[in-house]
Amino acid sequence: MKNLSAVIEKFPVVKNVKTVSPFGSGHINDTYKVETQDADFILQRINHNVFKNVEGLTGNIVKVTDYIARKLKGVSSKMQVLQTYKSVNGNYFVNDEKGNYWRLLNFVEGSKSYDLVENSKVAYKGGKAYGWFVRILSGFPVDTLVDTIPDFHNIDFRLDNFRKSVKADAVGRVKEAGDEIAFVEKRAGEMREILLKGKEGKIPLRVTHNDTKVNNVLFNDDNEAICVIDLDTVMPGYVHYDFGDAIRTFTNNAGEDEKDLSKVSMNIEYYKAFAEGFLSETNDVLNETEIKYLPFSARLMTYIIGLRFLTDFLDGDIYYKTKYPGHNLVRARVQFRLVESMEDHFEEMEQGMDPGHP
Ligand code: ADP
Ligand code: GN1
Ligand code: MG
Repeated sequence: MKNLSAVIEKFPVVKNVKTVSPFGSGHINDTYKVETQDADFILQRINHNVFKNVEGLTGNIVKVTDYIARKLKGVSSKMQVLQTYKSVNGNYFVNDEKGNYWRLLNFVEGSKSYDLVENSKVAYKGGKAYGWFVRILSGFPVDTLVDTIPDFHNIDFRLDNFRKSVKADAVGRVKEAGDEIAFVEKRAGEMREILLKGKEGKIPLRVTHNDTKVNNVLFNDDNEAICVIDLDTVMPGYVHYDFGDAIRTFTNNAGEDEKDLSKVSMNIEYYKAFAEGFLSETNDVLNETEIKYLPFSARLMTYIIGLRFLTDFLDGDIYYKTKYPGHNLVRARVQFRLVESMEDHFEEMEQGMDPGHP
């Protein structure tokens, strides 16, 4: 708390602090809610082990949020844009004595986030929010953004890292993950399809969010989506990264940490609701090939995140925050079970993309 006070003091907008408490359930940053007499804020330590170029990342966020703020001016919309505050040094972050990076955001008042979707309305509104994000940024010059994590969703890069980790077996865990390793290899070829279409020029690079988890969109008490948050990974990407990663969490009947795999499956109603919301914003923006590959992107992104959890398990838990030694393996199993469920529902998922589905 003493250290946090020293950090908070560097942001002139904050006055008369009442409480500072840990907040949210993200896997990457350290997040605190700062309550003051007049307003609330979010204070975050940016994980600079994960994000090597915090200056570039901050530049991306400022450019993108300024652009959205300009687009929203004078327009009636339920969506708000995050605000990042300057510190005394004129930057949008401060460094502490240990070299950590801290930033301050407005706390989106009257908001909540879900780790699990509770009804179709949340799925529909979430789809609309992430679709809105792609649409509102569709005129933004993509090449002015840096890659905050290079090759973040590049399947070739992820498979390469995974195979190196299997080979190295740095902490002797390969023997515990035989089934999961086989699961990955069995599907490795088909998972390259979207990347190949991108390389052929049939799928364009856009400004995408790249971490469209259910808890990265905030809802109000009426379950209207009001803000897209966690903008660290906003950079050039394919629309499939956003659609697919969102389906991964919006449609899972269980949480990411579920140990009972019989509870893990895709909720097809939530899938259809999310897709309908997403397409209501993006139908006119996306090309035919992009739309065609949306259902498959859910399988791809669920597979990629499972692959990353598994790789981190094999590496000895060096990337994600974990609570116990086998945590990343549990998470990988959940994702792979979900991929299987998506494979079972794939025809329905494709039909769910037809406009005017029931
Ligand atoms: P991480 O990268 O660790 O996931 P996030 O930026 O997503 O970090 O923040 C973690 C959680 O904190 C979010 O899921 C959300 O619940 C909450 N949160 C983050 N920013 C805000 C904000 N500006 N207003 C309200 N809640 C927020
Ligand atoms: C991380 O930061 P958070 O918790 O919203 C991760 C995502 C994963 C997700 C899995 C920068 O998201 O890529 O999909 O965990 N973010 C980063 O839950 O690696
Ligand atoms: Mg988050």
